[in-house]
This record gives sequence, C-alpha cells and structure tokens, in this order.
Amino acid sequence: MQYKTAGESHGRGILALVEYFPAGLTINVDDINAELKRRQGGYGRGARQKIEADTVDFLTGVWRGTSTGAPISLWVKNRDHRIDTAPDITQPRPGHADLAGSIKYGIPIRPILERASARETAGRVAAGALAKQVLKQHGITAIGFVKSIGSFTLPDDDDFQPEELLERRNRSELYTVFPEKDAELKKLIDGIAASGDSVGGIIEIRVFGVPIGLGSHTQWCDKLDGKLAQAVMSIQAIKGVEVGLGFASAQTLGSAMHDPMGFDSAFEADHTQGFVRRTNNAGGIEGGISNGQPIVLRAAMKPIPTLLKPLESVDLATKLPSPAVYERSDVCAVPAASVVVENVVAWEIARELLEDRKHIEPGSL
Ligand code: EPS
Repeated sequence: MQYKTAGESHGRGILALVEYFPAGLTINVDDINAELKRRQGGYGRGARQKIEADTVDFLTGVWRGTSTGAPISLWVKNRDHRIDTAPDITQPRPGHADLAGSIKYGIPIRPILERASARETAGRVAAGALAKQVLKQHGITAIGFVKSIGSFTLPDDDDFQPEELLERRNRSELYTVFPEKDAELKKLIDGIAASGDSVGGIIEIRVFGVPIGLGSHTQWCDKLDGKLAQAVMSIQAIKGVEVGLGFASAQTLGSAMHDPMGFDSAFEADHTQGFVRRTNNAGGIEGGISNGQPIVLRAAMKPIPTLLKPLESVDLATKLPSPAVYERSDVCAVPAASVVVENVVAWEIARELLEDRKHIEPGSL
C-alpha cells in the first residue's frame, strides 16, 4: 500500500492517490470526513478554516461503497481556489519554503508556498483515515493528542487507558487530554495572537493493539521507528520526532531505561503473545520491530512562520532589506497537527500490517 498527495493550498483542491489498498472493504466515508473536520479545528486556527468545510470525494477505486483493489483517488475540494489571481510575493518568510524553494526551482514564491502549505495535510489525513479502516479490522487504535503548547506543560497522562484518553481529548478544544486546562491555554494563545506572534508545541501519538513483528531489524530502511520518523518528520512544521523515552533516554541509565519482561501463562498456547512489561520506555519498538507494547511517539512542532509582526527578510526583486510578507495564517496549529500526526502514523502501521507480517509464524520461536 502506498500513497502520494497532489494539490495547492488555493488550487482546486488536495488529492491523495492510494495504491494497493485491499479490495472488498466497505468504506466508511463519515469516519474519514470526521477526521478532516477535526483537522480543521482546534483553538488557534486562522480564518481559512471558516471558509472551508473539508469532505472527501472518491473519484476512483470504490464501487458501491466498497474498495475494489484499484487505485483510490481522494479529492478534498478547496472553496478558496484563487491561485491564478493571488498576488506574487517577493519577500520570503523566514522558516517557510519560500526562499529555498524559489531558488531551487527557479520560479516565483507563490507556487512554492502554495504547495508547501500545510493545507496539503488534508490529503494525508484522508489517506490515513482510510488506512484506519484497515486498522479497525485488526483491533488497532491510534490516538493523538496535544502534550504541550509553547512552554505550557500539561500534567502527567501516563496512566490514562485508551478510552479515557479518547474521551478526554474529545472534550478539549485544544485536543489535549486535560480539557479542564482549555481556558488557560486559550488565554495563552490569545495573548500570543495579540502580540502578532505564533506558537508551537508537542504532540503525542499512542497506538494500541499493535502485534509483535511490524518492521525489521534486518535492514536499515525496514526499521519501523525509522519509517515512522520519516513519515512524521515530513509533516509541515515538525522539527523533532522521538519514540518512547526518546531524548530523555540519553540521560537514563540502562537499568532504568529498558523494560523488564514477564510472561502471562494464560497465553501459553500462543508463542507470539503473552509477553508483558511493567514499563514502556522503548515506546513499543525494539531493534526496529514492534514488540507488542503500545507504540508511543512524540513530535515537536515549531511555531508557524507566517507572522503578523514580520521578521527581517530580503526583497528578491531588489535584494534590499524588507519585512517578510504577511498572509492570513494560524497562530497555533498544534491541535490540527495532532490530527495529522495521528493519521500519518496510522497509515504507516496499516501499511506495515498489510505488507510485512511474513516473519510471524506461531510456534516458530
Ligand atoms: C491551512 C490552510 C492555509 C493556512 C495554513 C494551513 O490557508 P491560507 O493560507 O489560505 O490561510 O491556514 O497553512 C500554513 C500554516 C502555511 O504555512 O502555509 C490548512 O488548511 O491546514
């Protein structure tokens, strides 16, 4: 299973082309649209989300509501599609693809920013939400939430079970698992907006129900953590990815880092299940292979580079100093990005599940 996206922020829409999706699956379009709606939400979003009402159209690959095994084309239409009349820009925004993209491709900034825009993530969410329908069949759930915004850190959430995580997150306008902190966070975002600035944050994804054996130790490019990191790092504005204890593992001794093993004898007949751990510092992946524990991954999102109070830049037409251009944008897109990371991770897990179970043979241990 593989996918690519196409489309510009103010073009006719965003497309995802999904190939090798299994045939015969009844597609729940409402579930995909619910994820697209969640991606548009979260406190701190800009005016664009009031214009758009993202839903998916299946152009190919689905017959009478069921996948056919043929390539599936997903289309999320843009209501704001003024790309051909939108003014060009000559003052690149520090932190955006504007400067490097324009120089590399030898074209103006406008088409660069149109494709680099995080609106492209509507296509990734549509593809990921489709992949979640495969995960659901296997009892696998991916839950993403906002862990912190700027320097505002939320309380410890380690003990929340999947149902509690979901219920709490679905009550929070910031997609955190502490809805009781929403008012404080909204005040923080309002203050940042008033000062013409933007803010980033940390996102956490937990995937429950992943079997032992996704990914491989045998080749660098087959390692599950490596694949997840590439997929997540490629999301707009993500500057860091960690699995399990991540960066903190560097300051932890081996005896405290690694997760001691036990065996639950109820699983005696099945050689691939029943291995239990008291801790999950590995984040569910050891040697590039899922180990049966929940997969835990965090992503660090930088603040959106489009600033109401623009930074110093250079006018590409004159080479003279000029403030960077300001175009309508978000102040805080961390909640929206948590939906993107969740669906991107879901895609990777579903792909691995469909393609890489060849080493799991009950009784072969
Ligand atoms: C986005 C749509 C965009 C931006 C944002 C994400 O809409 P517009 O440019 O028309 O306001 O709000 O894009 C960026 C943050 C960016 O840097 O390009 C969306 O639908 O997610």
